[in-house]
Amino acid sequence: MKYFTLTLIILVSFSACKKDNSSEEENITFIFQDGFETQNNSIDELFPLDGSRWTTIQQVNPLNATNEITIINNEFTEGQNALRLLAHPSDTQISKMDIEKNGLHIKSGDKVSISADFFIKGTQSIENLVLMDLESCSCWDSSVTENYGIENQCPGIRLKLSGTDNYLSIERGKIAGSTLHQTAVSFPRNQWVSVLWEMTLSDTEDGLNKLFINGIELLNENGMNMPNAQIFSNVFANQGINFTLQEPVFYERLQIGITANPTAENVELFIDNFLIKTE
Ligand SMILES: [Ca+2]
Repeated sequence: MKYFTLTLIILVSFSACKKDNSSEEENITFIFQDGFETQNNSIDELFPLDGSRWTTIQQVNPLNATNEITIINNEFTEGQNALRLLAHPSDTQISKMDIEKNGLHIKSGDKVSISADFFIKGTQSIENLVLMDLESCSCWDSSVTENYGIENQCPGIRLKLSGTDNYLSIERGKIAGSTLHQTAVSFPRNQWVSVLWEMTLSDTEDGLNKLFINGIELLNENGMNMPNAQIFSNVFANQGINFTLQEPVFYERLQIGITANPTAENVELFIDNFLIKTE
């Protein structure tokens, strides 16, 4: 009888344990947030070796100028610090000044929310300025290198300012999709602006794409937002290239800041209160 009771207890404990695990798996959420807070206004504090904050700085200077990245304490929306970036115009080099978070694993079916506060200085045109990239480098067919530099081997989607009125839009050129536009709100300048980008990821038209500025929904559209194996195969076949998308595809890298400055003038912006969450 004792033996039976013990066995029963073990069985009950085991099944209870199993149940807990499975319910956890169903509700796995990933959250990374950063308010750019530092002890000494030191940019190095954003890149600790344990990987708990940002991974790397992407700084590509034009030939005759040096882009800038600093921590500031005179403008912020939370805490006492924000990130300040300045990128000079591109010349033969595409000018970039942004930061990267690597090691993500955001896949088809995930609901992902990415939010941050941006303060873009000045009143000059910022047409085609790119603020965020969500990318997959691991899906690239490594046998295809001709005419595709390392920078072009990471397909993904981007948040870009479109048109002369600086409308925030979702750019899908790198996954052979059209840009998802809104023309309701021009990006406000010389003030803090809260941006929320929400998606349900899919490599078919089932994907969902939403964009909010200062809490107002500006875009809510179905559409592909991940690389699609058949589309990639077809696009490359048109150039006589065999391309096999490496599946399962997942986004592993997010870049935020001035991920490309194609404008004619300096771009200076501040960022605070970043958050990425998947569920
Ligand atoms: Ca902050």
